[in-house]
Order: sequence, then C-alpha cells, then structure tokens
Amino acid sequence: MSVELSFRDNLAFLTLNRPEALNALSFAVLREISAAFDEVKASDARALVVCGRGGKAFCAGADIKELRGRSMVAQREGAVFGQSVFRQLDQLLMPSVAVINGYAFGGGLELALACTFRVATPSARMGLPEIRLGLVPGYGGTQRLPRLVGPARALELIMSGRTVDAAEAERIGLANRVVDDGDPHQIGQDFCAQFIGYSAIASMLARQAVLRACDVSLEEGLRIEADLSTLAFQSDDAEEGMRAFIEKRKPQFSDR
Ligand code: CO8
Repeated sequence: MSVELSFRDNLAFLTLNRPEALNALSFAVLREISAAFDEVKASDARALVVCGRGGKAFCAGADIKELRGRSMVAQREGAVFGQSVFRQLDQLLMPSVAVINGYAFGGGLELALACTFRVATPSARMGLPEIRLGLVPGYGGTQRLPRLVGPARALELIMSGRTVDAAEAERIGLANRVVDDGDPHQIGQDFCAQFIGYSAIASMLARQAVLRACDVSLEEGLRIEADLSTLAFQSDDAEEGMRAFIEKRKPQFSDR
C-alpha cells in the first residue's frame, strides 16, 4: 500500500508511503487516497493530518512517468479525477492539516493546498513547476493558490515554476506556520491541539462559512454567516459554552 491510514487520540493520519518515488501521485495512489478519505469521513476523528514518509518529500507531484503519451481525453479525465479526490477534503466535516517536510511540488502542493492548513518544516520546498514540463497545474492549483496568496503571487509562482522555501511560504500565507523538524505525525498533532478541544459543531460551521467566503459576493457571504452563526446558537455546546463562561469554569463540549 502506498497510502497508510491510522487513527490516534481523536486524529486521523494519512501518510503517503512511496518514498522511492518521493511519494509521487500515480493514479493508483490517488485511488488509495480517495478510499482513505472515505474511511476518515466515516470515522469519529476530529481532524486529519496528511504527511509523506521518507523525510525527503511530502509529495513530488503527479507521477510524471505515468502521464506521458496519454490521449487528451485521458488527461482531462485524469485532471477531473485528481480534482475530485482533493475536493473530498472540503467535504469532510473535520479540518485537515498538511505537514510539509521536504518537497511539495505540483500535485503534491495541490494536495496540501486542498487541506485546511499547511505546516512547514525548515526543509520544506514548495512550488508548481508544471510550466517547466510544458504543463499547467491540473489538480486545483490554479484555483486554490490565488485564493490563498492572491492572484499576482499565484501567477508569478505558476508562470515561473519557481520554488518557495519555508520562510517565504509562511510570509506569503502559503504555510500557516513553520515549525522545527520532527516526526510529522507529532507536528500535525501539536498543530491540531489548538482547535480539536472545541465544539465540533462550532468548528464545522465556522470552517464552512470561511470556505464559502471566497466563492460568493460579500452580501451573500454575510447571509451565509448570519445563517450559520444562528445555527450554532441552537447547539447544546453553545448553551454549555456560554453557561461555563458565566459560571467561571471550563466548558465540557459534547458535540451536540
Ligand atoms: N513523478 C515520478 N517520479 C518522480 C517524481 C514525479 N513527480 N519526482 C521524483 N520522482 C522519482 C525520480 O524519478 C527518482 O526515481 P528513480 O530513482 O527511479 O529515477 C526518485 O523519485 C528520486 O528523485 P530524484 O532522483 O529526482 O531526486 P532529487 O533529490 O535529485 O530531486 C526533485 C528531487 C527536485 C523533487 C525532483 O525529483 C523533481 O524535480 N521531481 C519532479 C517534480 C515535478 O516536476 N513535479 C510536478 C509534476 S506534474 C504535476 O504534478 C501535475 C501535472 C498535471 C496533472 C494533470 C493530470 C492528468
């Protein structure tokens, strides 16, 4: 198996395990990732950590050896398939965090872009180098990168194919944070610790509101926010959170 899925302490860990090819995304690997996302969706994990085994790469992108010599129809189907797999991350009720140590190129960076958060170690190197292969990103990079870093920066990175190091990634908002090297699972777990203790309902509704912010007008977005924040008030967790504040104690959230 080129994809390992494990569960620990309320978290799911998806680990790309094809280090001999720098965890490159063959179509077989993409199918395994898709099945793993389905399993995560059906679990009671509160967050998903995505990382790569081998220490050298998170993921070096789509499997270039497999992409050559295919028909245009097959390439388009491949792009749509890869997009649909990464889209599964948006549809999870829980947030996801990519732990990027080493290379995250092409489809590998697109996988990280589809996660809710990105944490980089100092060895992280990121980019969309497709232009250097005469290609264009096909797994969501042209759409998610500008939403994250703005259209001018995204265009520069996509049209030059240049590599961004960890410090620059953090500065331009591509990475949420740079942390010391270490075990990727532990890094992911430490990052998730800041939000997994809160109500899963409030967390899900807040994430949905922000995810939709980029796709709709401000007016529509404010309507969505009013609806989702009103919905949050209906939860037992909201009642518990406000009561605990007044009673000066720590809230006990139940995800109801
Ligand atoms: N695909 C297939 N194999 C790869 C890939 C890849 N993306 N990246 C690395 N490998 C393999 C190498 O071929 C090599 O295998 P072997 O030993 O059998 O030759 C092994 O991994 C180790 O790689 P290197 O020897 O190259 O390691 P280096 O440390 O010298 O270099 C790099 C590391 C800089 C990361 C280098 O491997 C590299 O540049 N890789 C390619 C990065 C890249 O261009 N990624 C973008 C790919 S295109 C894409 O992602 C989207 C295409 C559009 C999708 C549309 C869908 C239909």
